[in-house]
Amino acid sequence: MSYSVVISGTGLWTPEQTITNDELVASFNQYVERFNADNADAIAAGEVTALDPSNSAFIEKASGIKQRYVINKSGVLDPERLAPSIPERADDELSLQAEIAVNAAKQALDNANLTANDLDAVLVACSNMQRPYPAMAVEVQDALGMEHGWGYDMNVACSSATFGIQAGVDAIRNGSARRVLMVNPEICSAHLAWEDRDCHFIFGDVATAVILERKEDATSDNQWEVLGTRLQTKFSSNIRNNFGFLNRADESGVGARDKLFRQEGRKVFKEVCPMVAEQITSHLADTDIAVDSVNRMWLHQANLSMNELISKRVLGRPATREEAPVILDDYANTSSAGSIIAFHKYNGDLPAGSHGVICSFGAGYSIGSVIVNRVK
Ligand code: CO8
Repeated sequence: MSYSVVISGTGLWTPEQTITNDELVASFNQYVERFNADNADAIAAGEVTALDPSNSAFIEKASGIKQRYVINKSGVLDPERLAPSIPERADDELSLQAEIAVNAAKQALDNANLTANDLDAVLVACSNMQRPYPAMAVEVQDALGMEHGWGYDMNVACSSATFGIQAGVDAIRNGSARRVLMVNPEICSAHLAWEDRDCHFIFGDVATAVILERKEDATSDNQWEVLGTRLQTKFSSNIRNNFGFLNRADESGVGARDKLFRQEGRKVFKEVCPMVAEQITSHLADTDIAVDSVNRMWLHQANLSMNELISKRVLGRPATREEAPVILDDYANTSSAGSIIAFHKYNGDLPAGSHGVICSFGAGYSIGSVIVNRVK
């Protein structure tokens, strides 16, 4: 017996603090001035390369990003630090990442008319885990007060949420869980190189959550049936972060630039857009959904031009903001959470019978698409 599965609730936790492009650029440029002054002799001797300033107009034009939410603004904007200041917590305190996951999860449970003990499973799916073990998902399960069930962590970078949805859907379809919480606590600010102008503007922090359950069990007044999921990976080092447990085994690399996010943004743009458009198009065709019956695409939120290009290729014409909502102007790239923020904020207005595609793409490369139909 295979069960039909619905998304019956979503949740969004947004940090209180924001950083506008102007604020970001002002602190970055202070850092650049200091660096160049401190290294003036070495720069003059050709031993050190002078740093170039950043620019708000460039950031908005190249990416569409206007601001980002962060857990700690003061540390990021301190030109002497350029990293969030987040005190460590004791082992008997709730971890920060579990805390933000729980915040989003509670909202998703409320929206699905459920309580934590209705869940069988928790998947924490995101780009970076606060620690290797115990799994974040097991801590979230405990913090929510679940008295049974299981959880595990999974990481497919920006595509973690769609891969997590497929894992949850598969578990429900084959009967190993009846209800699954899939949650994306993204603390991107802590693994971003804020001192690198090529990427310092890209990311923000957030947490999103999705409840998946059998269609026959769902009582929410907002239900989207999952008609199909499709995943694709293709190895590339164009987006990479080498931070890991082996770093201490070679002292020469400790703290080096490759231990934080880095990318060849232009190559990513060129290589990933056609793959994503092709995947959405073929996934819709194989699910017997005509392109002109797709009411909305909740795309990964990395870059506005990328989304415009992808949606244009899929639809054969430019998409309207209603058809392909944009949240990256406000949130920046929040890795796996981006498409789920878009879905959370922009699905309630569509009537029953509407079709949509949730689609993520990013490091790996990894691409995930989820075709949904509003049933209630
Ligand atoms: N201010 C002024 N000038 C700048 C700045 C800046 N801040 N940054 C770069 N420039 C300069 C460059 O040096 C370059 O100068 P020149 O022409 O003299 O060499 C010029 O501007 C153009 O630079 P780019 O070619 O890099 O500019 P692009 O138009 O390509 O825009 C983008 C850069 C916005 C990064 C764009 O390429 C992009 O968005 N690409 C897609 C990237 C993408 O989607 N990546 C997915 C990453 S997310 C993921 O999967 C990983 C998840 C892990 C989470 C990690 C959290 C930290």
